[in-house]
Amino acid sequence: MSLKDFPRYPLLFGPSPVHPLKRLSTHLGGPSIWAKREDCNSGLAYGGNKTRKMEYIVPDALASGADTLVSIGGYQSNHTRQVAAVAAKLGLKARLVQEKWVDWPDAVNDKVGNILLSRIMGADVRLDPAGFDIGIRDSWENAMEEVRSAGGKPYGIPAGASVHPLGGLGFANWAQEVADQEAELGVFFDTIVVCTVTGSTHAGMIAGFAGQERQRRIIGIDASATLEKTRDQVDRIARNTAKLIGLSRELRDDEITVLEGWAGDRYGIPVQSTMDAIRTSAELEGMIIDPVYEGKSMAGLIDLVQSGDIGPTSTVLYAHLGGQPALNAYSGIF
Ligand code: 5PA
Repeated sequence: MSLKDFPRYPLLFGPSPVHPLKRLSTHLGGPSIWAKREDCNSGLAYGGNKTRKMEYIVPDALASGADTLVSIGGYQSNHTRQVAAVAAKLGLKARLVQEKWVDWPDAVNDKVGNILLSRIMGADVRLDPAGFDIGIRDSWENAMEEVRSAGGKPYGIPAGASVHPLGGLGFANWAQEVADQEAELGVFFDTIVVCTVTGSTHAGMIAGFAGQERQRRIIGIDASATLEKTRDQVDRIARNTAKLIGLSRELRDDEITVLEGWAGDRYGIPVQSTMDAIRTSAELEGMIIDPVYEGKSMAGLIDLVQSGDIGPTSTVLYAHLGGQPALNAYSGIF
């Protein structure tokens, strides 16, 4: 099997845009930094990395005959918002478990941003007091059971669409898309920087790039603050995805790099470096990033450049995975 053998249901506009971040590159004074924009990859409720993953999951959901997509995330989950959008697009129902992943004292945290969009799209949104965890949850399994006992046919999509057998394929394909865009643009990105939490974005990239001739560094920046769980999940999904797409060798341990240092102590809580990164990309590039995910990976990129870990002759691709709607639930910090 290769990636081409898996059915793909089109949800994106096409290849996501790639462009240079010239003022940020000049400001940091080292490598040339570019961005690839999953935050504007689709017309479905602002898109994002999950929309790309769902292209490979939807055919399986449709084949199952399901009438309800069931998924899970925090109150401000970008993932559940994208599941709601895909359900609307397909004419299916969405049942969303929204857990209290972040103890954030904003009065409208469960009312604005992502959760608002999911409600507007007609999803059945249910709040749950459970805290952050990237694994399989009872609440999600219970939600599927409830759909079944009400006579429906659920299709389960785990947190971030990650621990789903096909969850890594979307970003394995992203790796191919990058290679095609490099050929068009006449550049080579020797370093990729990506935010990682539930793991299948980063893992899919690792598997996809591993099959290409020229090797590169794919640096995952942890935003979960539960590093070992995320690293373990990235490892498992990368190896599983590599097998699925017929990679002819085992992945090496040194191909799986998840760095800590920018998540702060807790998932979903921005720290000083997150805030600085958000302001820097906004003020220099008009590029908006969020306080939960991309603000943390951008903080990592900035530090790695400033410490010389990413050298001055590098060409870096920052994967912007979306997530801006959550900013509305964090207005207090600005
Ligand atoms: C998310 C995830 P992975 O979960 O695939 O590692 O991706 C991390 C990530 N950037 C990076 C943005 C904007 C994201 O939304 N979001 C989750 C969600 O529920 O929204 C799965 C956690």
